[in-house]
Amino acid sequence: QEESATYSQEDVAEHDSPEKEVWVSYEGGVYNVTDFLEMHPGGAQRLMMAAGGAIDPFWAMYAQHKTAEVRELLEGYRIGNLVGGAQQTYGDPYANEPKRHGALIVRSQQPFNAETPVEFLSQAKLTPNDLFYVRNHLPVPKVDSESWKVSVKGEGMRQVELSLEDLESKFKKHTVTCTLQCTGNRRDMFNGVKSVQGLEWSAGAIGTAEFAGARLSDVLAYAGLTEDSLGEVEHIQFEGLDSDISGTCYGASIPVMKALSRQDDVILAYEMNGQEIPPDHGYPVRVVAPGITGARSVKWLARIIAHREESGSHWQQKDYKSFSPNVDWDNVDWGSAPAVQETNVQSAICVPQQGQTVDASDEEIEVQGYAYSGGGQGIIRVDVTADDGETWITADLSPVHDRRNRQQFKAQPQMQSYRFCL
Ligand code: MTE
Ligand code: MO
Repeated sequence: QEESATYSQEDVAEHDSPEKEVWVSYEGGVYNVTDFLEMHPGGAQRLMMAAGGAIDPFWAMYAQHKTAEVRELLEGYRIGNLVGGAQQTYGDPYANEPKRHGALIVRSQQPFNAETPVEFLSQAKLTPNDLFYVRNHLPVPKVDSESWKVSVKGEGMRQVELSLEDLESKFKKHTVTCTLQCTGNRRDMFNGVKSVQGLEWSAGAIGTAEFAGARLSDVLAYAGLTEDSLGEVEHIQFEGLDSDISGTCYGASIPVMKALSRQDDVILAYEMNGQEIPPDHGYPVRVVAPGITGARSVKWLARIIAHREESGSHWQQKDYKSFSPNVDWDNVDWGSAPAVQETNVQSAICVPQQGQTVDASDEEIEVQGYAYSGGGQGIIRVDVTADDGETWITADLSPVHDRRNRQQFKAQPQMQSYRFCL
């Protein structure tokens, strides 16, 4: 096998298992990646999806490959060329990406992931749509709202298909102001302790918006989900229209009791801050599940399935779970932990920013931040110290809740901003 050797696509296709060697092609080059399988950062399994074929469409989808380093690494495995060079051109899966606001802090371009500059989070109750953090695992799908429909089905229910107009006209419009937070928010702080895999989020992967749409509980009742179905049905699964090259779509689920609770306000939202849902946030309809981690609020909603089991998706089963510090990606037993739903308490100082120098001769230094707790628990108090715990200041919170009234919190799954002066 020499680098000048030529191979047909059939030759490449014959090498599709570690036993027979694993070959792939890229832009007309042929590579034997058998020895690289176990070193693939996404796991051998991911790379095996391309075994015996072109990796071009995968690299187009997961653009973190498109660096000089990765290209050089690949070249180390080159064994020759495809007969006639690259024979196929692959469509750009990112052809439909919307324009984005320049103030967003981009953590990855393809798929697009960006956070809100934190000072906006402590200064305004609602995050404007253009500045709302974006967490996409896949390209933004192209959706025609005229022909869009969501299908709803499940054990003991009738299968229904609802258009946008159906959602707007058949169900009462319900508005909920809620905070969405990505499970990985503030991962950069973890990296200061031990390096972890995933997007390097600072404190801006969180935001609050006023969402409006149909209550999920009303839609499920319309499709015939009744008290009698409970038991048969334990989870409500959602699937999005965004999918990877194998056609696998984004999916997640929430417990049925969460979906049915009138207090928890889960909606199928068609409005965000009074406008239609922007393309990055799930146009035309997304799930908004207040009080639980953002990953369950499925965007570009296509299907709702009432089921005995949780969603089988990668994102419900093999991501968004929490383990002890000695567990790593190579020894994790995914089945041993539940999928994250409600998240723990969170508090981040936004102004001054991490690492910023302030003038100590100023009479007063104003400090601002946000605090949030999953499950709509509300924040009772934020205490701050500027002298390593000698003395504490209790920050002013907004909105201010009646601290004795837990019900009031339940209805307000929003982050609260706080400020105090030093
Ligand atoms: N829904 C679909 N269809 N595809 C996705 O990639 N990302 C999830 C969730 N819903 C995602 C999705 C994650 S992890 C988060 S944190 C939120 O959407 C982010 O919502 P946002 O981009 O509107 O801020
Ligand atoms: Mo997320």
